[in-house]
Amino acid sequence: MSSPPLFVTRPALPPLADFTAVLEKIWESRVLTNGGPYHKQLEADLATYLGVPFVSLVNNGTVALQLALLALDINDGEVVTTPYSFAATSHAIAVAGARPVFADIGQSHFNLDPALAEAAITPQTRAIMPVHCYGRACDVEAFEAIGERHGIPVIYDAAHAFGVTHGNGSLLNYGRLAVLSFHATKVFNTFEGGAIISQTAQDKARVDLLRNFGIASEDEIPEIGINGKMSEINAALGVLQLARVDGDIAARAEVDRAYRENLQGLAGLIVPELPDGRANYGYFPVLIDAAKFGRSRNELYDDLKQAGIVARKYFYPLLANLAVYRDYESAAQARLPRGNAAAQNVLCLPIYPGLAPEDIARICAGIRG
Ligand code: T4K
Repeated sequence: MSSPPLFVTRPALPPLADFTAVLEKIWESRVLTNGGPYHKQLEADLATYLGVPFVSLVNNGTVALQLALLALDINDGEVVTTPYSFAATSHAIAVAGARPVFADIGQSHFNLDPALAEAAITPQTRAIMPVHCYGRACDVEAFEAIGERHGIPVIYDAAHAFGVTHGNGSLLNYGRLAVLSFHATKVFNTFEGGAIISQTAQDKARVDLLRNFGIASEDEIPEIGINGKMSEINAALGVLQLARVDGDIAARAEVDRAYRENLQGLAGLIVPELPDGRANYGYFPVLIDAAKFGRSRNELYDDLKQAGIVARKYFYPLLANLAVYRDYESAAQARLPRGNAAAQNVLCLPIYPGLAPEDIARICAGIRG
């Protein structure tokens, strides 16, 4: 009998009985949304857990990005960003009404290069949106200095960076705003969901106003807002998930450790070192050097798929190469050699709590060929 397929991720969930118990409470109260008790609790619990001043829950990470831009009145001009990300990053900028301007990633990591980002700033630039790709910290000190020098905000797409620390505290405390995703595939999931981290009560108040159609009171709707609210069902699930997330991250760390041990010294397969600070092990990217490895990234992907192992080419295609962006001056392939190389050569291996040692061995055997 063939082994069951292994996917890049498998969502962590609390015991169903725990969830039905909170569902009973929701059924009883009939408070389903619009800032109910679970919503309030999760915002408070997350602020404490993450070590951040203000959390605004949102119904998904993409809407959170749009809301962050809306909250800072960024609806025209340009936003400098990375081409090496999920489509949500540049699409959110475009949907907001601004133009994404791509700058390449750095030499030794997967994140926007600060010097190249600064070189892309023009009088039209309204913000910089770097991504902490795979939960690995951007050069936040450099971006802070650039933002200050040019008087523009830095908004981090921190979709991958739940629980990650940098220096003495949360990585999420860098930037004017930072955006999280709680999608099913993330380290901390609420089925769908996301959040915006604000550093000031003023920013949080504006985000919260715009998240709720711009409604200030029954009599006043002073702003044009959207519906970005998280429902009580998602928030209640989040409360249960938060109690378990340290265990989930520890289990992911075990998988990460096992991969590193097993894949050590394999010619042509580079495992990027873990960054300093607390990691969340949300992704396990490997870089394939086809000449040394003997197979290209795409060949490896296909071989693994044949063996029932569904890895993912995060992030391919490079956003700058999408038909909707490829005619932009900043999208020219010659300007983005590292992003293009990463999109061609990186493969993200399955990683999730409960990925059994025998499954890891099976995946590594498939990689060794
Ligand atoms: N910014 C960045 C940098 C992001 O990476 C993302 C999302 C966002 C912003 C936007 O946040 P959200 O609006 O999504 O909150 C997935 C996710 O849909 C997406 O959230 C995530 N990034 C992206 C990196 O990955 P796909 O197209 O790979 O998803 P899918 O459906 O192929 O799922 C991958 C595997 O996970 C499946 O093979 C099986 C497993 N899976 C998936 C789902 C949805 C499950 O076992 N159960 C599930 O419910 O995009």
